[in-house]
Amino acid sequence: MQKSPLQIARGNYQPKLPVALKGNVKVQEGAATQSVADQEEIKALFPNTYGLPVLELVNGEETAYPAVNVGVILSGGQAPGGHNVICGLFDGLKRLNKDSKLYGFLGGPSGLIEHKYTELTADIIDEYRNTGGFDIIGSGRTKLEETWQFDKGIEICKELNIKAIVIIGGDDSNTNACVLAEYYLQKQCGIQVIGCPKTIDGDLKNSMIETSFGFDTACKVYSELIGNIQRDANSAKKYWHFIRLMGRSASHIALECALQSQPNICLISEEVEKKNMTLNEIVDGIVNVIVERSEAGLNFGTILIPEGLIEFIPAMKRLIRELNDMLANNEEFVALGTDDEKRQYVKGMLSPESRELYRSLPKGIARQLTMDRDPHGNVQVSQIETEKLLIEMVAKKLAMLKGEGKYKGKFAALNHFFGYEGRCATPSNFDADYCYALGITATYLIAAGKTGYMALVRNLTAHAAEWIAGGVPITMMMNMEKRNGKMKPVIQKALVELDGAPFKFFAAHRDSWAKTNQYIYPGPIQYYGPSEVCDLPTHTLMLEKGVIK
Ligand code: FBP
Repeated sequence: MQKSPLQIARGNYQPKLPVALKGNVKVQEGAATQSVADQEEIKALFPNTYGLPVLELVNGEETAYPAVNVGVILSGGQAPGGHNVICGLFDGLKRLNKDSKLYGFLGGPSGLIEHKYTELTADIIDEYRNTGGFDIIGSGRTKLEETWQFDKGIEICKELNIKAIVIIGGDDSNTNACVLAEYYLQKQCGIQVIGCPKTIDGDLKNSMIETSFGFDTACKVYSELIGNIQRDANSAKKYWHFIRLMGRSASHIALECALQSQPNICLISEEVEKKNMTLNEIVDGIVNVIVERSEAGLNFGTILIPEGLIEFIPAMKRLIRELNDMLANNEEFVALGTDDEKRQYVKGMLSPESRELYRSLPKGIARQLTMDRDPHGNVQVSQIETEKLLIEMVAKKLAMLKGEGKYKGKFAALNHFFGYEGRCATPSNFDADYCYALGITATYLIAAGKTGYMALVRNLTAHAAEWIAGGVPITMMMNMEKRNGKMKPVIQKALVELDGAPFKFFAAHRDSWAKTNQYIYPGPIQYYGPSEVCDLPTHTLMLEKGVIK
């Protein structure tokens, strides 16, 4: 396979490791835990994995470990660094015992159920060190939640003598990892399950998990692109750029990119919800900035839009909730032929307020709202073109103001959607190091016989040598939420906190970013050079940890 000079150089990059993971390692148990909410329900659902202690990996004595076979699964959307988790797992297993084996289940969780796997050998692993993507074994969104699926897992693990499964995924996949761990303990089949925190969305974080991997690299890629667009806008001075950013429900990506690039406007879905804003109010807010800038001769700018925005407009949220409940496993709806039939069906089933809203939406957006749910029952927000909806509404409002003589500027808009551009980027040094450490950590949790844990590495704003590795019981992060119309135990999603340092910093500066051009041009990710350029974590993390104020 042909490679670029950077690919070759990255293949030789040796990820930095925390001191505790460098030599002999032992597991130290901390205090017992409880779930973040709904303790009684979660405890009843997870009698074997509830209340376990937090774990820390510290330097230990030299220990002889038996060989162990482990299976690994990549679950959900790609995130930079996934390959390094697998490389860390492989190296960690070989460090424990050279006869240990790592199997990769192919195409996501379905690989476990359908018994599709490959043994990951040193030759394969070496091809993927420090690379982006999940192509080493592929990923998928099959939901592991039924006992027949778990039993199929037991069959293949017995056949391959696999003692532990590592699931690299987001909040839903790690929830499933915990359900699987609990089931295997109940069945006493001797298969451990360990999770790893993956998602570019940055919404899998809490008091123990400081960030999910992939967020750092993805945000740096999008911020570079936003910076480039800002420089173009500032040169040509003729376009407003409406830029939608991936991130599912949470606005962490949009906020982080705003902190890195200082655009004229950045919408934050969580704020829209808190302020109970309507779509028209959001449009008015954008229009005000456009009018004000036009009065200063600035008929251009940048607007960042989180992809989940639409779900956070309270009236829209109600509509989406009704649609989710109505469309979950609805074969009658699926059997309908045309878009119009589907539209009529939906209108007939909605509450009067939601029906009115649904009717008022442009047809394209209404159709996007009823498209296939993902396997977790969520509307696929990445396919809803909110940026186009906003351009259409803003243009209408500006034309009206022009007619009234209240706006004299020129409005030309371009739309962008950044998501796939960053999900498989070559991991930044931060993600390369973090992920490799997560992989090594997972091996020691396995060696210590742990199950129902998520591998964790924290203290991430310090130098990698000072990072702290360990494990957190997955039940600790859970609460009860409505999914597909039913209450389910799930890992609590972390949304942007409006009283958190990253949002407060943004809120304190956004007015001046709106009026004048204070664009920052972050440039591409740097892999080689001074540490303050190459190893910097996200602004979100640095603000949260008080490293910057
Ligand atoms: P997960 O990490 O939660 O799986 O999702 C990441 C993500 O990139 C979201 O930001 C986005 O909404 C979604 O995946 C798109 O997924 P797909 O490409 O499968 O439609």
